Amino acid sequence: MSDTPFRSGFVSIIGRPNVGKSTLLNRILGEKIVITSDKPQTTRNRIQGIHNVPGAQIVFIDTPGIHQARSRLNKYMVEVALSSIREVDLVLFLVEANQKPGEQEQEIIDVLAGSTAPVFLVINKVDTTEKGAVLERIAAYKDRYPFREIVPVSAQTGDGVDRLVALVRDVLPEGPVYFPDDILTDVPERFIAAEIIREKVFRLTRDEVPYATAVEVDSFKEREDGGLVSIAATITVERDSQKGIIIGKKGAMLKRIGSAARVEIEHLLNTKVFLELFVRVRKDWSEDARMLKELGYT
Ligand SMILES: Nc1nc2c(ncn2[C@@H]2O[C@H](COP(=O)(O)OP(=O)(O)OP(=O)(O)O)[C@@H](O)[C@H]2O)c(=O)[nH]1
Ligand SMILES: [Mg+2]
Repeated sequence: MSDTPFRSGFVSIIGRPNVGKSTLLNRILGEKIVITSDKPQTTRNRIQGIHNVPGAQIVFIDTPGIHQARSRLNKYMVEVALSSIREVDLVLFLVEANQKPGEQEQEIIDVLAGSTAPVFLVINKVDTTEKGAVLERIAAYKDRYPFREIVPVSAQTGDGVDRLVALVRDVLPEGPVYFPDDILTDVPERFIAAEIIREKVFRLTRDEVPYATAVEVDSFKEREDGGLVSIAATITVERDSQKGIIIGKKGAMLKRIGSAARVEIEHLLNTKVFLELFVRVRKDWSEDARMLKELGYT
């Protein structure tokens, strides 16, 4: 037995929408637990991913992107992200290697100034740019905030991610084991299943449709003899026209969404899945406090 103390702590991943926060969490865990897409504002909730390394437990927190929110739903998302900066042991501020710091990055830096936790600047997507650009980013950021570390990574290729995790581990305080070591996330499987369906809507539809979509799992039943999980889920949109798009010609789009989601849910649960999808309209739900609550955005 070594007498090095066990370390543990909570680490928030924050940044603008689409910078790769969720991709980074999945990469660190080596499993897909949070959804991603090439559209901004994909993540809507705070989701913890638990990463165990020798001598330490790191609880990473994926958050929605910080942006100028207009709708009630978006204001909720930004509030979730901003509140995730408080009461954590470390903040990872993610930016994109191919973007110069602008006003919106500066606004996040201003918020960080109120944080008592150390902050790492994580420069993501280094695979999309030349090394010179990364050096320029480092130079542009390093005088704006006393970042504890500046770490270039690619969440997509994994470049630099092991080093990032090692640096994170080193700053964590001595602490307890917060979660059993076979637990990957704090959210239930039925939530992840609903998110996977929502991801398929994000990836297969466009314009306002992804943003007008919410998904809930209504029932999640394991058949007595095992070997099959039966899931019924409802996709809520804001207008009849959006319902038409989600269903598609002769139900073709709903079928695509369903089969893409089913394959992934089967992988998640490691069993065959029977997935049934329903679509309903709740006019302007993203502005409606009661509906937001019903859909889990509280
Ligand atoms: N080339 C490249 N693309 C990346 C990298 N990391 C993420 N992406 C892509 O960037 C897009 C956004 O990734 P997400 O992980 O959904 O970004 P996010 O920050 O969680 O976005 P929100 O949840 O909307 O705030 C996706 O298309 C990813 O595949 C990277 O290191 N390199
Ligand atoms: Mg995300």
